[in-house]
Amino acid sequence: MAAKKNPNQENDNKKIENLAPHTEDGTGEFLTTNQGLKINDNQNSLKAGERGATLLEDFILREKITHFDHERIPERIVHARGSAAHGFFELYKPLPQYTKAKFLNDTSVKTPVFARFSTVAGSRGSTDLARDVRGFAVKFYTEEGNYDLVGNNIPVFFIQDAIKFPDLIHAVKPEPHNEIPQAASAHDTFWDFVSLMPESMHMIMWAMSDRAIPRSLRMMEGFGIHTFRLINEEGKSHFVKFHWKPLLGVHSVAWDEATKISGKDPDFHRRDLWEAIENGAFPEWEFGIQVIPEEDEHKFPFDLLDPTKIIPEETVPVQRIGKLTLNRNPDNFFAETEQVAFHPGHLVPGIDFSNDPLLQGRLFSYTDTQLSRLGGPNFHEIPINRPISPMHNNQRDGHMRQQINKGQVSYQPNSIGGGCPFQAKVAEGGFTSYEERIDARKIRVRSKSFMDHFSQATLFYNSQSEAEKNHIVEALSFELSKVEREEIRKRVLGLLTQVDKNLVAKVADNLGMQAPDKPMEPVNGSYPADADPKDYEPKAIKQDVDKSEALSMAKTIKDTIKTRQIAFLANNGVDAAIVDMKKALESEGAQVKIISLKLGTITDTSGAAIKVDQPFYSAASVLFDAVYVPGGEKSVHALKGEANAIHFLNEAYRHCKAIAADAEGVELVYASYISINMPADNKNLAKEGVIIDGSPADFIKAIAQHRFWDREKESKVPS
Ligand code: HDE
Repeated sequence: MAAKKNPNQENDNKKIENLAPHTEDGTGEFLTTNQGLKINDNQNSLKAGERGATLLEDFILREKITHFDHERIPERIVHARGSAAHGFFELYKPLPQYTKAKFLNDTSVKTPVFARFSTVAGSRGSTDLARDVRGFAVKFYTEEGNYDLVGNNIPVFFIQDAIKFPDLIHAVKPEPHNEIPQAASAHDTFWDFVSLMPESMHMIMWAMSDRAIPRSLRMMEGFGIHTFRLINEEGKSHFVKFHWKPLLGVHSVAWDEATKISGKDPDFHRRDLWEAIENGAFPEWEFGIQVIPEEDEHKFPFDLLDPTKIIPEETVPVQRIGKLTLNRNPDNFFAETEQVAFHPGHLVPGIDFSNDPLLQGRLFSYTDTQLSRLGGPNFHEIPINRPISPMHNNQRDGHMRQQINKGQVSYQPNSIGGGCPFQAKVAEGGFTSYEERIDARKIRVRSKSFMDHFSQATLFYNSQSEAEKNHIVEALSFELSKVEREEIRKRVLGLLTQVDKNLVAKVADNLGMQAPDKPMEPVNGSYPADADPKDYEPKAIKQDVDKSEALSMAKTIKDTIKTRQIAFLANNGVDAAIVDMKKALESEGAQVKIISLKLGTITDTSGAAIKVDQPFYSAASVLFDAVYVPGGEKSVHALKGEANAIHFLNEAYRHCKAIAADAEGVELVYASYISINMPADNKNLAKEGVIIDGSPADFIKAIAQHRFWDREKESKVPS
């Protein structure tokens, strides 16, 4: 039967831009109550006389305050702190051999998306720069319905089974008796849990690496983590891992810097994302897939269903199949970023799940959590959550129902409504689950194929550059030094012995402890009560590769300075040539900010006025990627007398950033700690990113390197 328009349902196929009938910008409109009554006085409540008591009948006051009283909704239980943007996805080439999903087959379609990035542990108002995993959730508004890829910036997870998730989150969140610490894993309960959870070791390596302190949300990778399935028109399934590859490269900050940014600008990532989009420097990622034929499911030295494992890119290359561009900031943080509801179970035909036990649990959790967070079952009607494809069904009523369903029929099958809405045949786009063969006993055990907890942790560690390895040692030392109970520290060291002997020796030394020669015995609770602990003993399985370049950030994209923030330290009398350096950097897409003693303007050697962007007392080197000291004797002289200017340079140097000074500007550099390491000719410092009297091109090349971690080998300068 041809699909007939259901007279009982009136939910038309609207474009996402038109989905918000109540959008208003408040300009040129009268102020009204929520019932549309024009308000005459929004400054005074209704009183019995000028000085009298306020009257209960003041419905305008009561409406306003009642609404205000209920402005907050519960924050997300995890990933509460987030920032988001609109954009679109474009496909490079159709993929009919793998999937029938329309948005992965039609290169002419720009699929609208909404992407939300988040930290996991902190509250909604916590700092962006916490050491933490970042959420990377993308909602594709496809013509076949919403598809959500709810991933992270780290390709593995702490645990292998969803049943442990509440424990993991209870352990990492602020401790329940005193709600300390906020947005930090450096405390006893987290490491207690980890120390009893050997499967967490691979993820711990990532979380203690610089991946957990990104320079920008625009400069981090994203991963779907779990193995999913792609299903083609013939019903054939391939396993797939999803990747997002940022076109600006993968970059991070230094830990000391992260802690300072948290004070100077806790909204650092949010602001960075917002400003990049406002400035037209749209963040971009390529979408990648690793595809594994179903027949190859058991060919790997790990289980594809185990979310604590990656498939090395050397083993299965990532095919880049399309591009995500974020080009529009939300109009309203609450309505969009806060109310968006992602769910790994929002699928379209052509994509399906695997049996990863972590993913399986998530499929329950995400709808369930919206019931308390967004207040009821109609959260799909909130504009940001609505599909752009038509939506018709017999679900009715509930809290805050928006849709006005007409007619008599709200059941199926029906004859009164002409049978509407109809079920769709597969050929009409009807979704069917992949017909996986299941022939099994009902059991509550961990698969033996999930028991290798350390080989990939070692692979990750071995794949890091020397600087990255040092950062992992420092991060573990920092975190464990905050753990009060020695037995927890000991147990963690016991786990680290199985990752890398050198690593554990360094961490133990920093903690003033002995590295144990073998791990501690398993503790009750880390395996089932009746199980033989031997069955839960980790087993090392040799991996296909010992090192994987893709796991290190050292070889990431380093040929662009687009959107990098450059501080120019200047004052009255600054060399007029400052303009040339500024233009050179800006023509490469960088952003230059003039930092001086006071806000207002300064005058250069030609007498021209230059606007000061930030004074030293509110600026900070940690908010910039590089520093330039232009010439002009008078300017340099004034800066030499400003302790904040010297501190600015010291700190940028300590954080291994590119620094440039022209022939006169070098005087300020001499006044800083940088001079301790300066050779007589000043030139040899260029390899470490300190460019004295060089060209703009030299400076640009240095900024593109992002950081000169080798500098850390020298003693760290105070800052
Ligand atoms: Fe989530 N997760 N999660 N998670 N998750 C939530 O859903 C959950 C997991 C991820 O920007 C919650 O709407 C369980 C892995 C992101 O709105 C909640 C388990 C990965 C976001 C939830 C996991 C994620 C969430 C909280 C273990 C990476 C933020 C609010 C089985 C692949 C989405 C909400 C946004 C949010 C449950 C594990 C990613 C409670 C039970 C693994 C990016 O439903």
